[in-house]
Amino acid sequence: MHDDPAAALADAIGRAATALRKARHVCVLTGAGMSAESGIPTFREALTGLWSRFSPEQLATPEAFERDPELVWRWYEWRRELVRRSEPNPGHYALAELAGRVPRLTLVTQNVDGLHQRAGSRDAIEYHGNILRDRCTRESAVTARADWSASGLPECASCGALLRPDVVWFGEPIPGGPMLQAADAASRCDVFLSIGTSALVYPAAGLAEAARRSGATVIEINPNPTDLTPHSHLALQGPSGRLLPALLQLLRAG
Ligand code: BJW
Repeated sequence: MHDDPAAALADAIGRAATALRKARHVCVLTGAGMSAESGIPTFREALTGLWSRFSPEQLATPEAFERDPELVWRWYEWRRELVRRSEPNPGHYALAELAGRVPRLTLVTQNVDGLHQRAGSRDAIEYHGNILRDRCTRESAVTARADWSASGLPECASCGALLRPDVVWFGEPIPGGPMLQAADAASRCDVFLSIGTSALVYPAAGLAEAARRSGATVIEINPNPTDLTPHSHLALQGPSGRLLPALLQLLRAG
């Protein structure tokens, strides 16, 4: 035990590095906090400016889209612009490097911003979709092309139906491929890293529980305590853009 929080954190980072050095399969789950240092607000932070009257929980639902597709589309267009203008942060780059330093790494992200891929992470499992893609509401086909109707809403270029962002809203199922791949990795890994997620939204939050049940060492990186903290073997309290590079520095040193 340490009285000094800085010494306690340094000790926890050292233990995490030891667990990663021994690991054969690392499963990483990231959430909105991972992109906070890229300037993208987390999901449960209050919205500001034009959107301060709304909460993300109200807008990210099929019911909201059915009721007012224009409002929901305007919110997504605003967020898309934010994503296009943002850059991966040192935490994203550290995770991409980590993949090359362990025998096997499965990266599962709840984020829809594509920043892991832009930082060089290959094969990231997009659990909640990708905000930069559109999907046809009639045929479910993912499309990169849209025709904009006179009402200002994007329509499918092949069938004319309304398009929607290719993300998973509350009450919708996780796509089968990502759901199975993530569950498989969580139950087979020997180290599970939960980074920048409030661990409130299921089924993603259940992945850490599954990993722990299967005997994995569960490590959390988050500046704030979450529901997962008491169930983690190690909780590294701080921003991922700072702690992940510090962890990588120890791994590089051998
Ligand atoms: C930092 C930091 C820094 C800050 N560094 N960290 C079981 C129990 C109870 C409820 C359910 C259950 N199973 C299902 C449900 C219902 C529901 C649910 O979980 N509700 C809860 C709110 C209670 N789940 C669903 O509806 C899911 N679907 C489903 O279960 O379907 C079943 C079904 C089967 C068959 C047929 C039909 C249905 C779907 C969930 C979809 C979630 N979608 C969203 C929106 C995506 C699109 C978009 O972006 O617009 O995904 S909601 C939102 O939450 C988004 C996120 O990916 C997700 C998780 O949030 P996240 O990433 O954890 O962010 P925050 O903001 O919560 O936390 C940020 C964290 O970062 C904080 O802890 C900070 O401290 C930290 N942080 N700075 C590191 N620098």
